[in-house]
Amino acid sequence: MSQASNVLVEKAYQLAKERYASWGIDTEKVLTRLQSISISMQCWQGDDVGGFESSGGLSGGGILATGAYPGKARTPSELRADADMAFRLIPGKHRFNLHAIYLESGGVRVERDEIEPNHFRGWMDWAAERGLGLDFNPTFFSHPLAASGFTLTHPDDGVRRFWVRHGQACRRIGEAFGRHLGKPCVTNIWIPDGMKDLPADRKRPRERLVRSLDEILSVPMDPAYHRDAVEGKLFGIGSEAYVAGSHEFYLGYAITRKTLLCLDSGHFHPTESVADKISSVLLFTEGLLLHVSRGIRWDSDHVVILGDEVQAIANELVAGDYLGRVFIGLDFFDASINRIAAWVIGMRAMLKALLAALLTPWDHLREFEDSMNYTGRLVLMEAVKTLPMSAVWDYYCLKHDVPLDDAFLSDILRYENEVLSKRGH
Ligand code: RNT
Ligand code: ZN
Repeated sequence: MSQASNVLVEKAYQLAKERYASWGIDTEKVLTRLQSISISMQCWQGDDVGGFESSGGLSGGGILATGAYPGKARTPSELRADADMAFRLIPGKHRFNLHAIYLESGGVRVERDEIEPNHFRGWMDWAAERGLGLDFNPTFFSHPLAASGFTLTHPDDGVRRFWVRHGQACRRIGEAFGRHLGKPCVTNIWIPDGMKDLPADRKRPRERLVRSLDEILSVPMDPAYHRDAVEGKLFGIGSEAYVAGSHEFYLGYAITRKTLLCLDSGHFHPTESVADKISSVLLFTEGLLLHVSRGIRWDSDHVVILGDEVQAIANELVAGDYLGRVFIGLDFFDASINRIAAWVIGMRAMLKALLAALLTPWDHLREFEDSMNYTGRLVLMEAVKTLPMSAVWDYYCLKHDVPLDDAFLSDILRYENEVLSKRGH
């Protein structure tokens, strides 16, 4: 692919700047704003949710990575190198989202309820050196004690308590991340617990889930370093009929316990809009965590692209002035394409959606709406779509010293040749 010259990018930007100015939008301010937004990039796209606990890989939990693209990261240092490569192609300063199974225990098996901040020292040092934030997730799957499909709702109190201790251990690790890096770590709880077929008892697993979560969250933590989030779901593979941690369950939980609510865009009925939920939920919760994903027919966790749903989410965040209360993270794991490209495509798509939202004349749109001029509103909404956003995005990439959209592939292919292709299966 050919690359536009810097001069061309600058020229196009100057014209775009004037065009946006005619709508009262200061593109310089917009770019400063965009630069202040950090997105949490999920570690698990780098190795198909494998982790470094054992060679077992992802099992159970009702989630699935499909594809066999060669070159996935097999060790923490490979995953860090791959993430470094991705971050070199993404404008801005961002965050990295770890799961408990990405610990480094020097080959010694450490039980999930015994993990400590020390097992994540390598990640903390790596993040600190680069000025990245870290987020965290307990791992309630890929484990013999989760094989039944139950963790925090398990009827056996011994098993349930094991997972409670895991959750508690993870919060301590998340807090250590926050203190080490001086910015809050969001520790997000998602459990797969549910049933394949019609349950006779929907009530008691949910009662146990409340109890387990209350036990996990019983230690208060400084919000300057640590925030808790809970993530619901509609169904998973093998939990088609019932999921204990449903949306209603966690909405109630987050409101009463003052945690963040995590909305994953793959976790609702396909015609439901996560974007529409934001302004409702934020009336009642402290804040939100977003798992921006792309479901196709089901919670398939495809790579995030610049589509209607992602744009609608970004629009809500900007139009509602919610950016200060919403943590944005990505959640997908596609093993069928180059994994670094997957990260870069998803992160850049989210940033472009935010940029487009920041470049939208919301005041004018609201004015039309307030005067019930819906014709004017629709005309302007359509006009905004083809304003020269790409010129502003190209300029942003240039200023951040990252390649343009049609140029980063060659960097990735070079890395694939030099590094990934040497890894073997
Ligand atoms: C699963 C949830 C959860 C996971 C990650 C790996 O349906 O979306 O967030 O994708 O924890
Ligand atoms: Zn998710």
